[in-house]
Amino acid sequence: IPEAPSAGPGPTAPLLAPCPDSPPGLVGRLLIEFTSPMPLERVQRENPGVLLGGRYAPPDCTPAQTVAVIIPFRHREHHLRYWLHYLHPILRRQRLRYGIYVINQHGEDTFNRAKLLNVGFLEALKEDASYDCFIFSDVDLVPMDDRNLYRCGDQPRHFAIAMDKFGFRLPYAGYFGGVSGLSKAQFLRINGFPNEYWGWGGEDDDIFNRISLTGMKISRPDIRIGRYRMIKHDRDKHNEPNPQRFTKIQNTKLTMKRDGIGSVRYQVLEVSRQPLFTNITVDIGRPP
Ligand code: UDH
Repeated sequence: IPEAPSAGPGPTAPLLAPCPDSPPGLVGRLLIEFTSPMPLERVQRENPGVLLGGRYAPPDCTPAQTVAVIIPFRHREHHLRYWLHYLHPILRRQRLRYGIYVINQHGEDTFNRAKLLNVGFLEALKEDASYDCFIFSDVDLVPMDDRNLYRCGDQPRHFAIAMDKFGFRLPYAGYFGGVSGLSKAQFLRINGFPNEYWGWGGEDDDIFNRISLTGMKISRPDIRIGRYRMIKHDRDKHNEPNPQRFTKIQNTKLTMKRDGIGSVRYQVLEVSRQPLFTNITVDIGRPP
């Protein structure tokens, strides 16, 4: 690896060498636990290099991609604190240029994970048009190995393939839930995610269908590396299993053209740049 030129004075970064394909500072398997309390002040103190809104860029090299991490969210502040505590150092070691976007569903109507992710895609791009890779992560999933690189490739990527709650196995071959990543081009090619899955379940299978129907294939890390811990929790209010999900996923081929990133309607209520993430509170409506 050629030595990076020194940063030098001036507000804009001068030409830095490309970041290496395999980041040198990774540590591999990580100890992840959710027992000790995690005050936000501590997370902030331990991540001084993270800029307002949860933005970061490596000081010593130029990454190939700019990554927006999108988190669907409502009433999970204690999970978010653990997530930020573990993920910022991991993403930094992975030498990513990234931003963290928490898409917070306003009100108490039925939760809609996939629609929030669509909102995250559009709002992140409004803030920075250079985002070309989108990682969609549940707030309660923390990778147990920093070699699970949060970046995009030539096929959509599924990261959370070995979760503790599923015995560190893929629950079924077409599983695409938890944490996934698509380049901007891949996301647009499938017309984004469905907006019509209200409540728990099915939306990840619909996304899997969209990917298959457009001729793409899921890429996954090694099973030993794609391990995750999930923060244990009870079922949330207003996110009951959606009884329509079984019939809906039979119809992706018919619905994906009209329902997706091209048809998402919502109203942003607030954008707030916090020290470790950008919070976007949004009204996404309610089920018909
Ligand atoms: N989410 C929220 N708030 C909610 C609902 C969902 O933030 O009220 C987000 C959050 O990022 C979460 C993701 O959506 O990680 C997925 O929702 P989930 O965690 O409810 O889904 P999961 O399949 O759990 O992980 C289902 C309920 C499990 C109940 C188990 C009881 N033992």
